[in-house]
Amino acid sequence: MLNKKNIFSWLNFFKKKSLNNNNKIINNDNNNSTVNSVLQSIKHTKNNFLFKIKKFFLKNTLNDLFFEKLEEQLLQYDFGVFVSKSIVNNIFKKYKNNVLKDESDIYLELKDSLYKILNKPILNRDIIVKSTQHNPYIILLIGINGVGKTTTAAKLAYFYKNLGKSVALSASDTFRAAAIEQIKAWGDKISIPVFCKQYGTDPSSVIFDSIDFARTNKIDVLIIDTAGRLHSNINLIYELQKNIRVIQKKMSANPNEVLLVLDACNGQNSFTQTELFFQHISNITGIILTKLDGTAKGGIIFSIIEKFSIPIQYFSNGENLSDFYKFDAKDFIESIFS
Ligand SMILES: Nc1nc2c(ncn2[C@@H]2O[C@H](COP(=O)(O)OP(=O)(O)OP(=O)(O)O)[C@@H](O)[C@H]2O)c(=O)[nH]1
Ligand SMILES: [Mg+2]
Repeated sequence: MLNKKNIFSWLNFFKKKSLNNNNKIINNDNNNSTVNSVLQSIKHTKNNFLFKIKKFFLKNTLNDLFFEKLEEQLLQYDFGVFVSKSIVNNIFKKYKNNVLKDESDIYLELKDSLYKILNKPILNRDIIVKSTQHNPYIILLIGINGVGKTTTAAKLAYFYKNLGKSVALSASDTFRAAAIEQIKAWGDKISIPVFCKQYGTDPSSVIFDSIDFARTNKIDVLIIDTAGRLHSNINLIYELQKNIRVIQKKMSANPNEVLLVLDACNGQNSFTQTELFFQHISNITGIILTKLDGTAKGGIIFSIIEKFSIPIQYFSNGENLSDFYKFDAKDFIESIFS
């Protein structure tokens, strides 16, 4: 069993280990640059829940209270009751049966359990953008007020632009004061056209016309920003359904992606939001998790994936355009545990 004196040495030892595609621990001195950049960005966010898992293992010695504390810790980071209990119970059973022998085994088992949750849905899709007959690839961003939809629309636009795609933004938040100016400012900053109409225009009409705009201008990717809405406001949810029907009619297909934007700082509330959006919007294709830099509560994402089997597609941990990453379960877990 390890004591506090040598705990640093085994944590250092783990720095050299990672999960391979078969979910096994392998030596990994040749980390690719994506892992490194995600790693670096997360390491600099000291308030992050990710950072604190490692701290827990540094602070606590394996004794009778260890498992109780571990469960408490996971609950504190908002992993939710179901995930926290099932992971810790499973680890405890393996420990009692001598399958896991010390802190290092437990640390790796926790890493593996969390990876399995994140890897449950199909996460690592290739980005395939086909614009047939000048039909744009359509991404609709939805979520409650202030979660970061507009900022994310700009980050996504920048991301696709850097992949060599022609991109346009559709300003379908015609409701909130200064929403149109906000998205136009982003468009100017990243030199991407923003299709907009007057405040108060029916958002569906903005979407309808922005698809024509995209077709005329041979746009590959059309990113549609929407007004924030309280998930409890059913009329606004109906409005989203209408937006989707307009896209379906115009494109004779579903939007390619309907991404639910969740603010990691909202903790358990994100779970309720996901539940309600899921109940009413059948075409959600993934989650974008924002503001991971500002919270110790990001563990909620594990509960959400466990319950809804929905993939996280991207995450952000800052306000800058570059604080935005395509989500990869393996990289993400490496960032937590390295
Ligand atoms: N720290 C941090 N701030 C972020 C991140 N993403 C967005 N923000 C900030 O969150 C605030 C709200 O962002 P918006 O993009 O306006 O959010 P929204 O969902 O469009 O808001 P509404 O249109 O009012 O519903 C802004 O101050 C953003 O700069 C992030 O990853 N980290
Ligand atoms: Mg907005």
